Amino acid sequence: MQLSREQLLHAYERMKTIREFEDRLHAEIPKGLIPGFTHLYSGQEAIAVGVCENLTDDDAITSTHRGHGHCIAKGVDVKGMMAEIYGRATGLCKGKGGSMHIADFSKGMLGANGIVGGGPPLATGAAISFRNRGKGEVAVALAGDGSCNSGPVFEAMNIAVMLNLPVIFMFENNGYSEQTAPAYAVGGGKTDMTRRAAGFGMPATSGDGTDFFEVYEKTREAVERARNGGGPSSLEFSCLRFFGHFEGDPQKYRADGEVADARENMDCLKNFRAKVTEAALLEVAEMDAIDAKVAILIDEAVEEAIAAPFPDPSAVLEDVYISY
Ligand SMILES: Cc1ncc(C[n+]2csc(CCOP(=O)(O)OP(=O)(O)O)c2C)c(N)n1
Ligand SMILES: [Mg+2]
Repeated sequence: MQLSREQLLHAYERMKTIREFEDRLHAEIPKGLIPGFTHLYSGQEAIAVGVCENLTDDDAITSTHRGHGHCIAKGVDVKGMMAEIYGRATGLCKGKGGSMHIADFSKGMLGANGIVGGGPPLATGAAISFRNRGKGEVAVALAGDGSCNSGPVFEAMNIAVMLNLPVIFMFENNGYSEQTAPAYAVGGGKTDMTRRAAGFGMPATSGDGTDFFEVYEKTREAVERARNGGGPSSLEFSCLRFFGHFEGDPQKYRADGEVADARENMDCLKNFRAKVTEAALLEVAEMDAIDAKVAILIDEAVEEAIAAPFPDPSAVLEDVYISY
């Protein structure tokens, strides 16, 4: 399916915003103002954006500890996210959640999640209510390769098939679960997460996670199936993360030159720019203008976050439980 110019520009802006947000955090974190652990998403942008360009605010996603890219792709407010990561009262979760707990239900972003394998059961639960409402909404669990060995993920996949739920299990195979490669950790090797999902009885396919167009198209088919009552699907996309598992990871487990090579040959933004210019779909100047706009947004987001107050200690017990 041919995407319109507006859709292409929108997708590029979202991918660029993620890259700029994460690259800026990488530069800011050593300054010591950001509390807690941070896991950056640079290198994986085409997956989050290729998925979310198929969704509306009424559809839901679940996320992981590496969730900033998922939030931005789903349309969560970038300044609110930055303030949240700095632990400020103006943050999306009033500065009490931080990097690994950003959520915005108004955008269908059900939350970053520190529990590996925690997202797929939540997305499956959302899909039960979507099926009951009958309005055609879809839930997507964005999960890492590490989560594919987790029991709750198997249970979620099984119940999704048994109840024919509108849920998609999306595995981002970025080459590592912390320091361990799927070739070692996943029984059956690298592609086994797709074959496992197929074993539960759902359509399962894999692809190149550095190619926005491939992610978009394969997700589009799965979303269409789910919206039309065709039940769950599984997708696996390969990529490499450009930074460590967490900020501060010495990355001794990576081959010399691996990251430089990935930045050269597996950069989804470069791939996107090359494809749309070769096919004369977008002008270089249009994308350069987006780059400049995004750089200003991220500068402002950091400045405003640093200037914002911390939450008042008296608010520590607020928002602990939701009232039903
Ligand atoms: C249930 C659970 N077990 C272990 C951990 C520790 N842990 C945090 S991130 C991570 C690796 C996850 O790898 P993957 O799913 O591939 O995601 P990636 O970091 O590559 O994005 C592990 C094991 C955890 N947070 N939760
Ligand atoms: Mg991984």
